[in-house]
Amino acid sequence: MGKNIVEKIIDSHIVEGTPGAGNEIGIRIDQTLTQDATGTMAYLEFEALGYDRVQTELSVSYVDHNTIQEGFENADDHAYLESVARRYGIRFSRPGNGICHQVHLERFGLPGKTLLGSDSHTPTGGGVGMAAIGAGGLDVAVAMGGGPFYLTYPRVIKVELTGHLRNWVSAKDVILRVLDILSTRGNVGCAIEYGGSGVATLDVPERATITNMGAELGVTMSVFPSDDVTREWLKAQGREKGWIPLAADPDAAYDRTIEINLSELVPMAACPHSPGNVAPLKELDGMKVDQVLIGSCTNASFRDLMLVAQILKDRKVCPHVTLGVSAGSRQVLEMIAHNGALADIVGAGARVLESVCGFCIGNSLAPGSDAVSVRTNNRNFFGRSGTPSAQVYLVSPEAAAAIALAGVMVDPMKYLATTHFHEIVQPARFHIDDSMVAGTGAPDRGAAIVRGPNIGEPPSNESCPDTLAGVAAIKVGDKVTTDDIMPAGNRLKYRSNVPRYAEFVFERTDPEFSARALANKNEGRHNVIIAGDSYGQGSSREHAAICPMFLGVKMVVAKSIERIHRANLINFGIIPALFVDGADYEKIERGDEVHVSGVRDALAGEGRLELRNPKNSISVAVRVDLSEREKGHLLAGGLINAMRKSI
Ligand code: MIC
Ligand code: SF4
Repeated sequence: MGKNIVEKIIDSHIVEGTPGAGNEIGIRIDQTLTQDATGTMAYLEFEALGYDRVQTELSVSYVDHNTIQEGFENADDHAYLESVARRYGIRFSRPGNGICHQVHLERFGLPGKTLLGSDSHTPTGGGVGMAAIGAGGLDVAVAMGGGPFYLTYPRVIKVELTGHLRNWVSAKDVILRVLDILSTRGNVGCAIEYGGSGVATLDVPERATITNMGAELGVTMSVFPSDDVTREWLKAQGREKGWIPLAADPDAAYDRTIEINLSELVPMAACPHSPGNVAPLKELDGMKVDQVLIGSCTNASFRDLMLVAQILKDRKVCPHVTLGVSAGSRQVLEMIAHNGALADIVGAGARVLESVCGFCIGNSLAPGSDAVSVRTNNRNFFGRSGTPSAQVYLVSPEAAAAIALAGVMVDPMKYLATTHFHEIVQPARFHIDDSMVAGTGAPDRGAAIVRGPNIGEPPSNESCPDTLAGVAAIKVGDKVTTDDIMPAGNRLKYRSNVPRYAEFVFERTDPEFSARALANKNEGRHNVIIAGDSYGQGSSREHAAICPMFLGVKMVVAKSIERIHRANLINFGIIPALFVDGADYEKIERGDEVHVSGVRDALAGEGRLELRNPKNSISVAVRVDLSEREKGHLLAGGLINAMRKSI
């Protein structure tokens, strides 16, 4: 039988295990990317593992998240990252060069290659036909050192696109429709492959908007074919040499097929507080809007901002609206500056922001109390904007521009119906200037590594205890995100300092959690987290495992756990247990004692454990499904311990 695209790329990179949905496999990683917020820890781990250079074809370290530089911490991190990059042969994309995923797509992504990134939106690279996967920093560190990346061989869902998008309907509306169908949970272990006649109507940045938000579905990766459109894009980026064709075989099989007729789509929005909470924009018509922010790794390409400029030209933003615009990369910014589109955006009254994550990670432009904020990024989790009472809606750039003019929610198809539409044509040649990317990829073994006082130690852990004498230190509900566990925003600058950052674990849900957990730990009691479905959605931040580990958390017991977070828990020696019977979630309350014996034998064997509460004699059965490799890591107290033993 023929192969689909996902199988073609994965099978050509397998170094351990055998193809087949559900099998654990190890694949060779061709390229890696890190960003500064996850990168400092990834490189501390890379150093702790004792590698002397990167072994990949290409590894790039980006600085795009922590660029506020309020205090010395961010600048210290940047200096550390730059020096580590020089020493080990990593390319270094300087602050201001753009958001990692946008820059990587423009300058480095290649069809048929594997890319592993310490950021959950790494699958953006699927827009150019890569198998691009998000992971925790430690997994990326191992891949940089030449080790395989382990994953579950995915079940592949095909999204068959037909027709073509109408004016004012956008790639964002395609992925919002997919989210509407598949929702944000239940997709762990799947990959999405786009196909059908509609594919050829979408250019690479549009495809990348769609693959970017595959992260919100919880799938491992999303991939488009590599076709003439891909070739033209690479050519315009001066990189045609790296093009290869990539298509599914005619008899390729899929786990499931979903059909979307692009011609039937309408402008949509993801409503508070989940990217899967989708509604047609016309249903929100007339709702007053306070803030509109256009940017992020999802929707800030040249095409997107040219369209925004076209809509704003010779018009004014509604006076009660703050409009912020941020180009996804310096390439985009320079091009719209040269061709005058930036002047149209500024002339309309927009605030122009740096080409970084900025508002998307909640470290700037927090909305006012109860404000309605309309954004083009990918996540609208509760509180992520920096303002818990704000209502955040996610839309396309064309809808955002129309809403900024109207001051209320509008459907751009109706609002802009009479606006003359010039189709945005991809330039034959983008503005190419890689001078903001330092290094050649060769290591400089004599380079000194710069460690300011914000650079802490890599995390360490003891091996897994045989008996847990614990307490349910917190009980949370469904769809708890890594933003809920480890807030970003103004706490981001502590990423390189685990004890300090650990003070903010579950800050928004339970501000006393950190102190309480630490006190338990100091009294010799183990902490257990009780959770509902889809625990650990969202970001790849491994701090959502490292900081709980620091506070003495030994086990998470949930109804289900998301892929990247589950891997991070194992990497840092926290047992990812699942209720055998989901109804048992009701049997454990915060503060209950949780005793578990025979932990080591159970983990080495079938993974069946009994949680007992000696006070009320309630017992709850849980299971820990582990591969042999994962068993070794968990018993050693995490991947760093396990690798140190084997090196
Ligand atoms: C995000 O969008 O949530 C982030 C910030 O990019 C994270 C990474 C991080 O927490 O540093 C992600 O998506 O993985
Ligand atoms: Fe940055 Fe936002 Fe993209 Fe995360 S989702 S990489 S914070 S722009």
